[in-house]
Amino acid sequence: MYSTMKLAFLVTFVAVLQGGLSSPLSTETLQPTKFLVVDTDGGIDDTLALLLLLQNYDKTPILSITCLFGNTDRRQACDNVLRILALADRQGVTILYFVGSYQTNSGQQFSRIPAALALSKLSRQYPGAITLLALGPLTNLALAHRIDPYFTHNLREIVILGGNYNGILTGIEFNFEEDPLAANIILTEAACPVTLVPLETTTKNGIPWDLYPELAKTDTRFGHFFGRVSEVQHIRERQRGDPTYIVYDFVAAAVVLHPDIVTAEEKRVLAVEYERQFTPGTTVVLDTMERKPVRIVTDVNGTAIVELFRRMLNSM
Ligand SMILES: [Ca+2]
Repeated sequence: MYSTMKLAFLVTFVAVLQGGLSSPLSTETLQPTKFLVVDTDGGIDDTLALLLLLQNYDKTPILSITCLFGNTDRRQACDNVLRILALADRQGVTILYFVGSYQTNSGQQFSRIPAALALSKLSRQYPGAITLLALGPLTNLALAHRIDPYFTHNLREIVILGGNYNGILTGIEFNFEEDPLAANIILTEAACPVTLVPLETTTKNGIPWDLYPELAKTDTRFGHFFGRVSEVQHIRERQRGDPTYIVYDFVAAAVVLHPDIVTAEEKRVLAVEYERQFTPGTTVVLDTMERKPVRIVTDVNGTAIVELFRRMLNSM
């Protein structure tokens, strides 16, 4: 993934496309001080997070959405995002593609600009103004960081759904496990503030399945969508006795939009194990003062998460 050949390919793209990436919005039209870029791997919880973000689009514009592998392949991730944008009447939000392919599974064409390069370009167009919400493996972010040493300097903040802090008792979080080297690069080298919304925080703040019959019958476009995408999971998780529907990425999106829902946090110098046989993707605390700490959101207001979820379903 980080081979010399691929990096050379990306550097070539930098040379060819420098200045060639058009922004989805002109700087003249951008008044708020905070803009979002979302990097997503297209899972169900990603789509629920996007619905929440798109509901708040007028207050917090999304400059772009980049896609990558993870919950599904990169093409399907783009298709899923397209469906969500159509559902929310926000087709104008630009999706920038992961390197190597220019069509989704449904055959729609996308920009030929690799997502990592696009992230770099956006960060330079809007220095200090972008909160980058990472909902999948951190591959695109790490590549952007490797090809552009100023990338993270130009970001306002990175908020990551990923990592774990209870070690073996929790298990390794999916996004970090999928690309532990990328996770380590961002956690140890990012110059901007980094906030982690880890696995434990999301698992203890799920949506109670007892509310499902009511929520899944919400008579709106978003409500109908939720009912369809969650039906199988509802049956399976109820059968095995799970008390809540864990909406991982939705919690991270809620933290970005509503920072006051954070009820507990810690700051630690972190790294991610990426070389060992059994533990790649494990978040570890480093005993050093020489690096900038990462903010770990260790708890949120679970009642507020449920209320945001309910309001999201009712919004459109
Ligand atoms: Ca995701």
